[in-house]
Amino acid sequence: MARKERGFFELYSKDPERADYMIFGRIPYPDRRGFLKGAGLTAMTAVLGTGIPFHRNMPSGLIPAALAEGLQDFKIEGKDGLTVLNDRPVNAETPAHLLDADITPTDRHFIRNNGIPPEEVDASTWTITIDGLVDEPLTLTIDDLKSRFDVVTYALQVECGGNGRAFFNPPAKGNQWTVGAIANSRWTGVRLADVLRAAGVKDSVIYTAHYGADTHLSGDPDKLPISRGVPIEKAMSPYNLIAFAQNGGPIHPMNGAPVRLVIPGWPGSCSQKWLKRIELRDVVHDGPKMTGTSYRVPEYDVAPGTKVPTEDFKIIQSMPVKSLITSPQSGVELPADTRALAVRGHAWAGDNFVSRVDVTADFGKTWVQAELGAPVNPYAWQTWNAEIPVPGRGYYEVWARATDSEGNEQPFAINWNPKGYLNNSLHRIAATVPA
Ligand SMILES: Nc1nc2c(c(=O)[nH]1)N[C@H]1C(S)=C(S)[C@@H](COP(=O)(O)O)O[C@H]1N2
Ligand SMILES: [Mo]
Repeated sequence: MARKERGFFELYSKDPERADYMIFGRIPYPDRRGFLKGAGLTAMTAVLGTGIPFHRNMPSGLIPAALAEGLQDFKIEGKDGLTVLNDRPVNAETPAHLLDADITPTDRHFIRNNGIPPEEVDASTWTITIDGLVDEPLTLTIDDLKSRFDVVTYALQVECGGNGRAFFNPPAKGNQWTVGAIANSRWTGVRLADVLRAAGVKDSVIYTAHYGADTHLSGDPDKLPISRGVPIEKAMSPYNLIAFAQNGGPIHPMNGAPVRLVIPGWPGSCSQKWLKRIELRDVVHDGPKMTGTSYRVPEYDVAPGTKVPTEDFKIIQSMPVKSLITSPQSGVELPADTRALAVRGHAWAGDNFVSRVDVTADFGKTWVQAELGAPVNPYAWQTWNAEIPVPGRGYYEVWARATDSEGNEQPFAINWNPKGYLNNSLHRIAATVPA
């Protein structure tokens, strides 16, 4: 199992025969005398989310009905309604209509794992270390964080740099996120800047380096799944948290319990989960997923399908302005007497604010300016709503377009790039008024 690169979800959905072979081993039909055991059994119980009491009788080579019927039933404890894209590592996004609440409940916060999360997590003994180019390295428990620093709570938007990748053509490799790798939970913790200041940031520091407790998919203990960082100026923003609570409760195990970074407005990958260590460096951090083409885009616009030399890629910083229509759910059938579409959603803009949101139901001919709320704090998403008059029965598409405080608008077309990052093109939903 340790060397398996793909999850069951991907394997079974694409090629069940091969999955069967890879997981159970080939025992020529009809002489299947082996039984499910060892790594196969462990993996299977993980996928099913429960033990298999009669596993001793279960022929190897049998595709369990739960898998044969598709992995829609793949359950992640404490999550509700998420679409699972992969189970190894676990990646799951939230359908737009389940992101309607102003604050994203923990059970609807998406999951983006690059490796295998730590299993035995004890919040009472967990420590984080601040070291590298500091005056005095610090090792702190969660209680130390609470007693030594201001504890604050903010609603903060976290969006995966690859959100929207599924719409790229030619397609980009990686998790095929549609629109739901975004969340706006309330995070409680201490300011990253306060903790760094307590350790003493040396003048030579230009970058942070973040380390978590998750392990590499290969099982190799010397490899890290991901270790990213941010320029020290961004790190010192008062809205970055070392968080130990999510929506007033414990952080979900898949969202980084017991302690994680939340660096809002920048690719989610900067927000290290299961945080163990922050190192301060005098070079741009070069950990896994910092270099090459990871979380990087070409320095110039390229036509779809262009091959771009690696040295022309730059690190993604602030995420672009974007909006989501969270009500109604796409595909809705409205009452026959409907003469206006009531729509609402959220909008966010990386380090910027959203200054307006416009919606259209006639494919962009006329736009209605939405009522747009202020964020509850900087880096929270902003909620908007609008009513769009419509003539009567028929099929409508609603499009939403946000504009940020610097005048940047969401584009119609995708800004294509080789790895499928930063797709902030308009969100569209379908609505029908029947006869
Ligand atoms: N330790 C660790 N931190 C991590 C990751 C990871 O794989 N391991 N994934 C990153 C990425 S790519 C994203 S988008 C966010 C997602 O946070 P979430 O899973 O809580 O939604 O976590 C980031 N932090
Ligand atoms: Mo991500």
